[in-house]
This record gives sequence, C-alpha cells and structure tokens, in this order.
Amino acid sequence: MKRLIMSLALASLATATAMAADTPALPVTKAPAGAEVYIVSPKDGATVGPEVTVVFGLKGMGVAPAGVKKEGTGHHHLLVDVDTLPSAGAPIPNDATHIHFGKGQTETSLKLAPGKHTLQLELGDENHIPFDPAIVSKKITVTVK
Ligand SMILES: [Cu+2]
Repeated sequence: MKRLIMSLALASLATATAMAADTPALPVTKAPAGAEVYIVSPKDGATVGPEVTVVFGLKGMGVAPAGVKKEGTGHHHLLVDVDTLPSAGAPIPNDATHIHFGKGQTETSLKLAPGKHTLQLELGDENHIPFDPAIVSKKITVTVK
C-alpha cells in the first residue's frame, strides 16, 4: 500500500513537470493586419562603401523601445547575411548578424567587409519575440566595394 501511494505521488509530480515545460515562458504577439517592414535604403542590388547607412521603414505599426508594452508597436532587428529566419516563439538571437534596435532606432550605420551581403529586417515585440506571423522585410543584396 505504501508503495502504491509513493508511485502515485511520483506520477503526479512527473505530470506537473511536463506541463511546466510545455508552457511558453513569454507570450507571442499577433501581427496587426497590414503591418509591413521594409528597407528604405540602400536599394536592392546597390553597390555601397564599407560603411553603409541602413534606413528602416515600417507601415501599419509604430516603433517602441524594447520592454515597452504598447499595442501595435515593436522594434527593428537587422539580419545581416542570415539564411534562416529566427525561430517563432523565442527571442530573436542577439549577435553580430542579428542586430537589435531596442531603443527604437529607425536607422543605423553598418560596417561591412567587401563583397556581397544580404540585409533583412524583422520586427520583434517588447520581448524581442517575432510576431505571429513574422513581420519581415524583403531580403536585399548589396555589394560592398
Ligand atoms: Cu530586440
């Protein structure tokens, strides 16, 4: 009898642990209808110098700094030479190729090595999580002289 109670207690503990693992730590924000992010400058196919100003465009939403919860807003992330978009439901990585603009910046000056590079914008919510569905720009290619 004692053994039965013990195994029941272990079983319910295992269930509780499994449920906790399934619960997402951070909520995913639905993309507002018609929201669109785009790169204003440089133009797709442009040849640029080693230091290029990238200007971010956003339609149908506003920009807010990271950490600020305000409906219909997000902040920009510049993906440099990124082939696979960041995963849904998790914060966008923060590294040399996934650049966060958590202060609400709408342009940046980027240093790039000579050769071809791709640039793409992705909007993230206040927790740096991609919207659902993801709000991403067209990927552009620039050649750095
Ligand atoms: Cu971010």
